[in-house]
Amino acid sequence: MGRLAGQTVFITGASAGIGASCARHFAEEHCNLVLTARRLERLEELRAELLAQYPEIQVHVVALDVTKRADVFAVVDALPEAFKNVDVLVNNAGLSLGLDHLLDVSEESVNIMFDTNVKGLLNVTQAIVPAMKQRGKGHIINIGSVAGKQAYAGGSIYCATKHAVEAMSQALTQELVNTPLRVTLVAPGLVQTEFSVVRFHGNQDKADSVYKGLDPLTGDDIAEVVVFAASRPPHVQINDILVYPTQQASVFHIHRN
Ligand code: NDP
Ligand code: 8X3
Repeated sequence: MGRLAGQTVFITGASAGIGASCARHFAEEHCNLVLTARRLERLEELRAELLAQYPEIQVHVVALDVTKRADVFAVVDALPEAFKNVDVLVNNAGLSLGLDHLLDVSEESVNIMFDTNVKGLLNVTQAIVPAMKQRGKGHIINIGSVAGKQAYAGGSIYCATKHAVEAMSQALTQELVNTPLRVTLVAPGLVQTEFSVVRFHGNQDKADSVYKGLDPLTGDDIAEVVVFAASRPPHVQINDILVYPTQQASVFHIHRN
């Protein structure tokens, strides 16, 4: 058994993509899981899949919209006894809407992206981390993006939210330096998930074109990195990881076959 066995991992946005992959990889490490997202039926399917494969773990699923602050606190408050002590928090829920230029982006899209990627992450962190501090044990893993390191035309708001995730991760690392808690930012480049389908409002062809001619990252690639960071010894804090597909070198440099 590895270092993570028996630990409790709380994942936001576990119904798809990177979050669902993280659930599978932490389950493989014999962790107990709290899986959250808005689509409960997806979480229930994932729970059934994981319990069939890893009958020794416990999985709690709960519908949660991270933008609803009161719901976030209520869900954390109501965690069943076996899941109350969260050891690892994976702040993964997030999205991008459209590629509109700054002058054209709708107020609604701005609000959804900031409410989810920035305030949602803050809500969950504020609901879970105080108890970690009290227990003197915990690891916060934030999923940022290459878009949090460089901005690109059409991505102003999404990039702003991911720059904010970077800022919050850096500040939190400093604020927790006198505790045993650890903070990790994992910033992926292009990962083929439902991300682009959501960005292009369900247009699958447009979404597929984002990954045309290259071998993109998968949710599993990122989950492996997340589990690696979480499974280091307690005195090791992997703080900031940028993960590209081999054919990517920045938001602007993508080599397509
Ligand atoms: P997916 O669209 O596949 O998954 C996004 C997840 O976020 C879903 O489970 C969705 O669940 C959840 N989510 C969205 N809004 C909310 C909300 N308000 N409350 C709770 N959950 C929510 O995309 P990815 O897996 O790719 O994205 C995961 C993270 O990775 C995001 O933060 C994204 O910004 C980041 N990222 C993605 C990259 C990529 O290229 N794919 C690259 C870099 C970073 P549901 O709809 O059921 O609520
Ligand atoms: C998602 C990667 O390049 O589409 O965070 O912004 S990108």
